Amino acid sequence: MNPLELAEFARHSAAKLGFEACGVTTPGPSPTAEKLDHWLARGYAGDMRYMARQAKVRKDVSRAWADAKSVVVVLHNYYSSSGSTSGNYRVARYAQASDYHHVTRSKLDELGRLLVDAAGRGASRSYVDAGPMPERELAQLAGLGWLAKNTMLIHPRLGSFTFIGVLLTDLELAPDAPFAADRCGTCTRCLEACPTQAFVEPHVLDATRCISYLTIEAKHDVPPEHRAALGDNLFGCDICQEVCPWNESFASQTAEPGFQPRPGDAWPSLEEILAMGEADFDARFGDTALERAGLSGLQRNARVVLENREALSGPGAAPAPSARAGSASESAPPKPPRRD
Ligand code: B12
Ligand code: SF4
Ligand code: SF4
Repeated sequence: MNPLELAEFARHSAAKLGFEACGVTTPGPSPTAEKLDHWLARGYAGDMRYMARQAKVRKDVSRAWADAKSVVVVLHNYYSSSGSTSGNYRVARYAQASDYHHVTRSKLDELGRLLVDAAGRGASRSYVDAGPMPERELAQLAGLGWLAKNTMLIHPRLGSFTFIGVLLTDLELAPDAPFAADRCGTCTRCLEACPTQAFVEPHVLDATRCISYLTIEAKHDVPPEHRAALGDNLFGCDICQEVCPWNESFASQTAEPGFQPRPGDAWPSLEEILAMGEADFDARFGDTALERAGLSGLQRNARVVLENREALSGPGAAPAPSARAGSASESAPPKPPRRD
């Protein structure tokens, strides 16, 4: 197969495996390398030391594998309309089902095998949120969407509730054109809706203020200035995506069986989480993304959510910050075309 045929084969195979979008780019120096350096220098990575450790490769993915000639990027829709998991706390959608790393990674490995079989030679390496790949940027370079003001990769027909998978291969595939447009326009909904004001400016997130970081990655307790803003978010946060008009128009229920959320009654209460031991935690959450926070991280978060619920039920209580997110200001959101 020639590079054009191989690229077409990759797209076709990705669709058959259940990926909603697939594009191709080439490995090489990152056009935003300086921005990553700046971000690291300002301490926005917090406890995520791997971000500095991996910076060299992130700034040029050919350093991950000198023989790599092409980068195949896929998107996998994980959206589900179940906004909250149980009556009294929220878990970000990406973590409501089985661990996406396994589901997406095994399909990506299969895509690599199919490509190598079709070419009759070559090799591939797959990455899903575990490794030094600048995944969003590679997706943009592969034509799959734009880097939005909330820093997410938004696909113009899928929105942003997608996982990104990256496959390096030493095979030559015809690359796609990068996605050139920025379709955020003058909209600032996500920036205003963020309960912890984690966006320093459009496209720049101070991760140390982000609820996703505070509830998943941080090794320390939630600082006093962010405790109330955490609201009822027990693990991760979807607010800057929920308010986005592109998701309002295009987010649709995932078709992937492995991404179906657990039913509401399968989630323990906050009190049960606080009383849980390691064995129970492993049994309940061992196969989910919640494992990353560990039992102590989840209990830390549960204490903050309980604190916030108690504050809410007290006299003269103010609305929870995450509840305010839905009424983000209507500052000229772009008007995406309707799905139909
Ligand atoms: C570290 C990390 C985090 C950190 C930091 C997030 C961040 N914005 O950097 C924390 C823990 C906070 C986090 C949170 C979440 N994450 Co996360 N995370 C990552 C990880 C491992 C690296 C991201 C990274 O490189 N950050 C460094 C900063 C500097 O990158 P950046 O903000 O994207 O900026 C780059 C460009 O935007 C550009 N840039 C900078 N300024 C400007 C200005 C302009 C005008 C332009 C055009 C570009 C531009 O240059 C920068 C350097 O390349 C990736 C996986 C991976 N290997 O890439 C997943 C990943 C980004 N996360 C993902 C997800 C799903 C989430 C959450 C939604 C989870 C949740 N619900 O809680 C939230 C979303 C929060 C948010 N708004 O970003 C997905 C995103 C999928 C998508 N469609 O975009 C990824 C790709 C994992 C995956 N494989 O699917 N995450
Ligand atoms: S995930 Fe939540 S806390 Fe983090 S930037 Fe988005 S809205 Fe803010
Ligand atoms: S809410 Fe508006 S500014 Fe934010 S990512 Fe969506 S379109 Fe862009």
